[in-house]
Amino acid sequence: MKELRRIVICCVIFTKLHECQGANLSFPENFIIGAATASYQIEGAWNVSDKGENVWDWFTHNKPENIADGSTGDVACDSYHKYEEDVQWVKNLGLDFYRFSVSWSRVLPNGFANEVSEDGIQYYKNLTTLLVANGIEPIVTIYHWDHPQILEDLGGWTNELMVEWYTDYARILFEELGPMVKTFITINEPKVYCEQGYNSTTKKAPGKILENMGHYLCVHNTLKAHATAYHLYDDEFRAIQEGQIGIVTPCAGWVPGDNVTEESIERHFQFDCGWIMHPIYVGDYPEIVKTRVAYVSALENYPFSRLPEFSQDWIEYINGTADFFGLNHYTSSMPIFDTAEELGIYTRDSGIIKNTNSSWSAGSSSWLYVLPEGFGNVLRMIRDQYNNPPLYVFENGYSDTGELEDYRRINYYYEYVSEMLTAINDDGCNVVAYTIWSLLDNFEWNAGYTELFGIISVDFNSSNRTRSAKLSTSWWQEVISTRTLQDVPSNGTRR
Ligand code: GBH
Repeated sequence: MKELRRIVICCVIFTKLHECQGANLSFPENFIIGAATASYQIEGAWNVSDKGENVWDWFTHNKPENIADGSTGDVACDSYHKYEEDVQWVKNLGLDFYRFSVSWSRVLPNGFANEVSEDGIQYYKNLTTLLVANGIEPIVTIYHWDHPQILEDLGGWTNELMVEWYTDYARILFEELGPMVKTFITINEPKVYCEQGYNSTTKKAPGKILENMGHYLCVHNTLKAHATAYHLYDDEFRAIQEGQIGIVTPCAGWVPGDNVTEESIERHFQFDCGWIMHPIYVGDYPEIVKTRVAYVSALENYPFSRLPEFSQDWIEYINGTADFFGLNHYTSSMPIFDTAEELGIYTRDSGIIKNTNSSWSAGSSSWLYVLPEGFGNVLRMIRDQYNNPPLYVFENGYSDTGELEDYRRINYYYEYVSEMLTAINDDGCNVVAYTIWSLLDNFEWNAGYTELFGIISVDFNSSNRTRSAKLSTSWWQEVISTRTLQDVPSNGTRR
């Protein structure tokens, strides 16, 4: 009904056909658009100068069987040496900001803050200065999965001391980069590196499987580390630097399907998004997460819940530690209650299965189904659950095998961004920024170079890692300069 009204009004006012199709095509005023990367995925230069070894260096060198093509990020896009060219691409695209991450072991070669690498910190100062000089806002992710290996040898994110080690590291970035950086992201996607690094057969570094509780411990300590860095920024840096700081979580979407109910959607959301964001926006883990993990742990005869408990002090300390909601979003499923539980078989703490449909179109990542309506559902749920916080979409993108004529990527962006604009314009979702993942084709973790997300191509066979434009490069350039979604090129395959 609402849709129909919009089409009618739209057609009365506008005469151009594409504006009569009912889609929201223009970005709101003051909306900002950027692109993102992460240190291990693009920098290379894994052992230059005094850089220390990190968990991804160790993992790719020692467990190549966990990487689809046995590759490493030793050279990756070589952005450590080519950052000036990368900034030029960002500038030519017309992007408002560039989101990059800092390699912990490049800045602190032995993991701890007793020794800061001059070369390491200089690299990030150079990059930041160049961005600012070109009118591009730097947005800095302090940690995007590549912590120093020595810290992992000491237990990594399962060791509560990581909270202090992380905060010492964050302090150095506030001091050194903070004068030029107005937006810090403490941590990228705790859920992902905790689940896939400490409790999964889909392995990301450090590739451990820890008694079906490593991931809970990891998230627990991560939330404490995030909150401690947030308070440090608040207490000692915010007044002078006048910036903002928050965390980024991926929230998967959902679409209607058999047995998908309001209750199954709600539970799926709490185990995914709520696990990380409820402690920050409401206080403590979601009730359903606490009850379910305790219940399943008891069925398994544990004398405790595998989900650790926060003290009242930590609950209060973590609550309120975000100046914005950082969201990464890629895909959706049909979340349903696990029917095996009717037979008394409990295989998952959540009791949720993410159903998919083989007719759905997917990217080169098997998990990446193109379901734009799920994006709108997530945005509206965040609006409702957390009181419509200012929200930055910090990643959204599509993988293929690196073709320059990337019609399917453009189609994905068209559909997802249009869905987002509808959520903003029609549903009042407070989305203030959108980020393309990724600026460059890069090292896609355990998928190696077999799933490429860039809007700029990188030739991984050439020693100088030549960059070239894809069709999506010029499409985005046009979208950014007009602040309006452009049609998908005509010989493209629409879904
Ligand atoms: C992001 O995470 C990362 O921040 C970024 O570094 C990465 O390059 C990008 O996505 C593209 O993958 O269990 O194997 O079916 C994305 C969030 C959540 C996507 C978990 C994959 C399921 C993978 N991810 N999801 S699997």
